Amino acid sequence: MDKRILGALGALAIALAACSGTSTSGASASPKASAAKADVKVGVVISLTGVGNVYGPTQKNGVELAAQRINDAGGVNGAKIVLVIDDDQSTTDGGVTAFRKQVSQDRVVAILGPTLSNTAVAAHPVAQSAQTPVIAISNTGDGIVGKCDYGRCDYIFRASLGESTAIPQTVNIAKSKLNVKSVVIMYAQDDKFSSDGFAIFKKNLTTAGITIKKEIAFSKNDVDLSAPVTAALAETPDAIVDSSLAGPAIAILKEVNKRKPGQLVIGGNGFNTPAIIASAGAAAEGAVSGAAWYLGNPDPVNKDFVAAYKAKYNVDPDQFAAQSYSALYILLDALKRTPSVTSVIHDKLRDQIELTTGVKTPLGEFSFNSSHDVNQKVYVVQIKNGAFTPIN
Ligand code: 1QQ
Repeated sequence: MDKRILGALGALAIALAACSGTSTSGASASPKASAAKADVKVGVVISLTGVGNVYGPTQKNGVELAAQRINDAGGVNGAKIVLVIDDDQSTTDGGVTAFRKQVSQDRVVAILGPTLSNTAVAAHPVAQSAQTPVIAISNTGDGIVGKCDYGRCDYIFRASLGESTAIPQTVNIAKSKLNVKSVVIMYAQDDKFSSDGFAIFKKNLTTAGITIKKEIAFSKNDVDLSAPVTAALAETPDAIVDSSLAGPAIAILKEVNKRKPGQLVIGGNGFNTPAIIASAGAAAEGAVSGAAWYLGNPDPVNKDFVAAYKAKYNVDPDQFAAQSYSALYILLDALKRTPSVTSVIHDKLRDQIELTTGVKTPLGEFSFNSSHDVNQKVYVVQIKNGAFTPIN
């Protein structure tokens, strides 16, 4: 089909009347005129395989639940949301390939993803060049929004809590509540999230006057972490800080527990998956991390989300599901406000995403700051009796 016709169809898909104040509890859009409007294609690029595969499947569940509820409530002013979901395979090449496909072939209105920061810094420039808005649903490393190493990134937004915001609060609680005076920092040196987290921990621990006894680097692909853990414990730190994805984190928690049960381990966003609890079991007890969300938050919007997720999937959601679910509602709110245009629609949509305010989500009332980053509360959580429990 002719490119201009495709463009016009894309525009038609969001030929929308002004409307705001979307609530994630559904029943917010008018279901009228649902028959004639073209579908609104939304891209989702996530890690369903590879080292990020503990995060991608729940992101898929979260966004699919949101799409179902949104469409049941009338879609985007009557147009149905259709998700185009691709696996980034947890690699930069996989992310770039999926982003290229979605902007040029699928011609999605926006992309949620990819899962890992490591992939995001390679894939986001593809969307930026194609002027296709992105909402980063789980990229918590540095330089994802605002000032980006690859240049201009004004089409990129982040609905996930960055480590540079979360870690200072984690360190503060470690010092004030957990009485941590010394640490050993372990980190995966070949993963952006992990190495950024290492640098942020180092800076904040130093500022807090906490002694860093040793720094130990390893690879994100390492499965046997017994030697680095032995070296860390030999320093007898009050806490081991581990900046890594879930795979190494699980191995480290198990090794630490084998050698020194009760040793405090502090992590970052990589810890915020129930896969840690399921795989490390008792060895995960007591682990601390900074999180964007927790299951038991009694906020009604969160309770509604948790109940709907449980009803659909027969399991509790996690932070990654909450973030992907929230991002689709944030996008919906902007889509509803995007005026009708006859050519490429993405610049208008970008402007409306920028104006996001007060969208009710399981992450709280949502808005972006001037750097396109999330404005939200940090929960410092500790695993107690197999559940992430806020301690701040
Ligand atoms: C990142 C992350 C991962 C730990 C989870 C998806 O936050 O790569 O930025």
